[in-house]
Amino acid sequence: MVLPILYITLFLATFSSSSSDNSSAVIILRICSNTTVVDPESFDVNFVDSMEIISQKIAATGFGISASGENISDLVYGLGQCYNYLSNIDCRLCYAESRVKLPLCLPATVGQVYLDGCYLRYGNYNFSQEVIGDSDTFVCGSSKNVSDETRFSDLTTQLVQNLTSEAYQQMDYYKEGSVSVSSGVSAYGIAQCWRSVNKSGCKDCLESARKNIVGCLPGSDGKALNAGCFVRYSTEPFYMNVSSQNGSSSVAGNRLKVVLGSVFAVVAVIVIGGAIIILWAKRRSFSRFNNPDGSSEIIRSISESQLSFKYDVLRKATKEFDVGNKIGQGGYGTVYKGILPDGREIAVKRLFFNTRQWVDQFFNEVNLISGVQHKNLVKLIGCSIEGPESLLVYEYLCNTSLDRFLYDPLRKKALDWGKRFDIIVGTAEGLTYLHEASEIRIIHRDIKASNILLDERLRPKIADFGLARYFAEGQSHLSTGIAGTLGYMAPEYVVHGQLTEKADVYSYGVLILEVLTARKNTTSMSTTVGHYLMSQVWDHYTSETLMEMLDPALQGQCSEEQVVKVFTIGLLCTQASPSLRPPMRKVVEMLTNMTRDLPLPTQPPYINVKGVEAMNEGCETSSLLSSSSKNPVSTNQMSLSIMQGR
Ligand SMILES: *[C@@H]1O[C@H](CO)[C@@H](O)[C@H](O)[C@H]1NC(C)=O
Ligand SMILES: *[C@@H]1O[C@H](CO)[C@@H](O)[C@H](O)[C@H]1NC(C)=O
Ligand SMILES: *[C@@H]1O[C@H](CO)[C@@H](O)[C@H](O)[C@H]1NC(C)=O
Ligand SMILES: *[C@@H]1O[C@H](CO)[C@@H](O)[C@H](O)[C@H]1NC(C)=O
Ligand SMILES: *[C@@H]1O[C@H](CO)[C@@H](O)[C@H](O)[C@H]1NC(C)=O
Ligand SMILES: *[C@@H]1O[C@H](CO)[C@@H](O)[C@H](O)[C@H]1NC(C)=O
Ligand SMILES: *[C@@H]1O[C@H](CO)[C@@H](O)[C@H](O)[C@H]1NC(C)=O
Ligand SMILES: *[C@@H]1O[C@H](CO)[C@@H](O)[C@H](O)[C@H]1NC(C)=O
Ligand SMILES: *[C@@H]1O[C@H](CO)[C@@H](O)[C@H](O)[C@H]1NC(C)=O
Ligand SMILES: *[C@@H]1O[C@H](CO)[C@@H](O)[C@H](O)[C@H]1NC(C)=O
Ligand SMILES: CC(=O)N[C@H]1CO[C@H](CO)[C@@H](O)[C@@H]1O
Ligand SMILES: CC(=O)N[C@H]1CO[C@H](CO)[C@@H](O)[C@@H]1O
Repeated sequence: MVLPILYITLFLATFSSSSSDNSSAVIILRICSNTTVVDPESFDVNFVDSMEIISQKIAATGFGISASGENISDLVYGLGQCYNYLSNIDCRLCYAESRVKLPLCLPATVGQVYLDGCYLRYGNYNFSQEVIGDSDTFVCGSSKNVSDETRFSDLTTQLVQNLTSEAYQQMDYYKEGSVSVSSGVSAYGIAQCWRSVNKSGCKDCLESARKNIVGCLPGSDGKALNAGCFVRYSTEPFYMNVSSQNGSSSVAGNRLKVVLGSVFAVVAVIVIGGAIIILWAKRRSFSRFNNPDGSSEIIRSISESQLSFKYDVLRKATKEFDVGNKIGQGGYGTVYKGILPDGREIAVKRLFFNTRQWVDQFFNEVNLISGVQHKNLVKLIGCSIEGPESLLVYEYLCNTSLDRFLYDPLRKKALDWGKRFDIIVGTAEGLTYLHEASEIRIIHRDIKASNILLDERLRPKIADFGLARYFAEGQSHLSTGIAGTLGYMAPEYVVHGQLTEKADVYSYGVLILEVLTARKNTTSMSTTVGHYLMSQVWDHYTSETLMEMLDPALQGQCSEEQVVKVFTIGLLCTQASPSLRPPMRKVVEMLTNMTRDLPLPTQPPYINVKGVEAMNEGCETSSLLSSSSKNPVSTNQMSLSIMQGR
């Protein structure tokens, strides 16, 4: 378990160093109970489900509660609340952060995280009405001197009194306000109850919170962390977002840095060692433009770069983003086919997120990614950032993506055994390059059939790499709950947010199994961690009948030995313990060197992360997860006995 801890530490360290201003996504406190659950395996599965439900609700309304599980012993309740002042995007960002931090409490029966902009909790009982808890506490900020302490304390006490006595009467249990103390010094405050509590509960909670934080005075910041509410005052206007601060740049500037900080932190999670240094170096080269009024200068300097395209040129190339030219819908935006004046065909991605505020960061990112080139990676040609929206320009590939072939009974015929094998090998080579050879080490995070594009000779090229480093939404699939993608996600990533190259190896393994079987069996929400296809393959592996799983269209095109070998590699890649999965470099060797002996997979795909820990410590009794509680076959016992049999 050293590796994951290392990553988390890296994450935290980078976070605090990169965001000197405190952002809404900064963690204030994590509180875990000291009792642990009886059945950690199914509890974890339900935890993931519960968080998925909250993810969707919170993206829609800023608040969500959930309950998941069938047996009393493994029921997981969840509650997430963004404070009202967050914009929708900031709310998702904050949730994504909290979602990564919360599982560190597992297997405790209750876990809570308070962030500067949101709150997330899980527990083994229905706590949605709870307002006062044993772990209620408060955090006082810096003791920075305020010039007129008495006046500051008096007015802030009044402000907090006013806010807490008004918030519970509001629609969303939220109230914000400020008071001017002296020239240049103001006190700002908010009071917020979770939407699930009742009015009298909210009132009690705020009252208790008020009593706590006035104890922070005359300190310049106080936060009350209660089971049912959050109250804060500060000399910083922390609740004001960018749009409400159009003119005066200092807050807007801070806010921008805050956003950059949080995005940057996320970027940092997936970049290791040297990459961070490169990134900082590159960033520094733009830092002279970091003054609030320098944006036009940034844009000018970028416009002169070779990577830069004029917005109008791209608009014309795509016939004003004509629907007829739409060729896809990626995780980060809609893709259009375009033809440049010189006749070159391109693919233009219109990004969902308006990144204009983040122009210099974004450009650095594009600059870095454009340097990552390999025959099995889609080439990034450039971008446009000076127009009304941000666009990325990629090479155009005429044969769309792998999924459109694999799951189409007619087009599938074009993919004979040779082609499929080449796709499997090519994808492995592209991934090896991303993981090991490129200037910046990149974890793709979203390897799946629709992200494997095919060129005119049906050779594979991996799309959408690198962007996850930058984009808020790519920050964490944990936060976005893309159902189709969940089936590809490594268990340690789904449950604990632990992200290493081995998460890509896992997704790649799932991809191999899909290419060989041409069966798609993505999971529904309620079976997040389950994956029917994979447990089927595992069952056939154990009974040595893998040929039955092969796509009938391939029958007779290849030897059984070859087929079993590739299946086995797929299973090796999807072993539950990240440490058992081979690195991509080894996968390429296994695939290309037919005389080499293969190691045998020892673990079935689904095992609980707790189980993984136990396994790593050499514990024989760790229980394995069957693919879902509804799975008819008890993969559980079967695989256990097999493991012990070997
Ligand atoms: C949990 O920890 C607290 C403080 O460390 C202690 O007072 C309490 O008794 C503990 N509860 C249990 C159930 O162990
Ligand atoms: C509930 O728990 C019992 C015993 O712990 C188990 O036999 C049963 O399969 C569980 N039901 C579900 C739906 O998980
Ligand atoms: C700013 O905050 C208000 C709520 O206080 C919200 O309605 C608005 O959408 C936010 N705007 C942006 C751009 O974040
Ligand atoms: C939790 O309790 C609240 C109020 O007591 C109730 O409205 C809600 O339905 C409960 N949730 C579940 C999942 O039982
Ligand atoms: C409101 O919630 C509190 C605390 O959870 C509870 O004690 C009280 O009975 C509830 N009041 C009403 C009117 O439901
Ligand atoms: C900002 O966050 C750091 C830790 O993340 C904390 O030590 C500091 O007190 C915070 N400052 C303010 C003004 O909240
Ligand atoms: C705060 O102010 C007091 C007197 O006004 C002064 O003695 C003290 O050094 C100041 N502390 C800080 C941290 O500036
Ligand atoms: C608190 O509310 C009272 C009554 O509405 C008002 O007179 C006073 O100015 C408010 N104080 C602050 C600090 O907001
Ligand atoms: C902010 O924008 C509003 C309307 O958009 C405008 O009336 C106001 O003057 C602006 N404030 C500043 C400080 O520019
Ligand atoms: C294939 O693997 C065998 C055994 O590991 C090794 O001896 C041989 O050199 C490899 N061949 C190639 C071309 O790498
Ligand atoms: C199978 C398939 O659709 N192949 C196409 C790939 O793209 C080339 C060039 O556009 C076409 O000629 C092929 O028919
Ligand atoms: C989760 C899911 O969709 N499972 C389906 C996978 O495919 C088999 C048939 O191939 C169905 O029976 C499962 O319901």
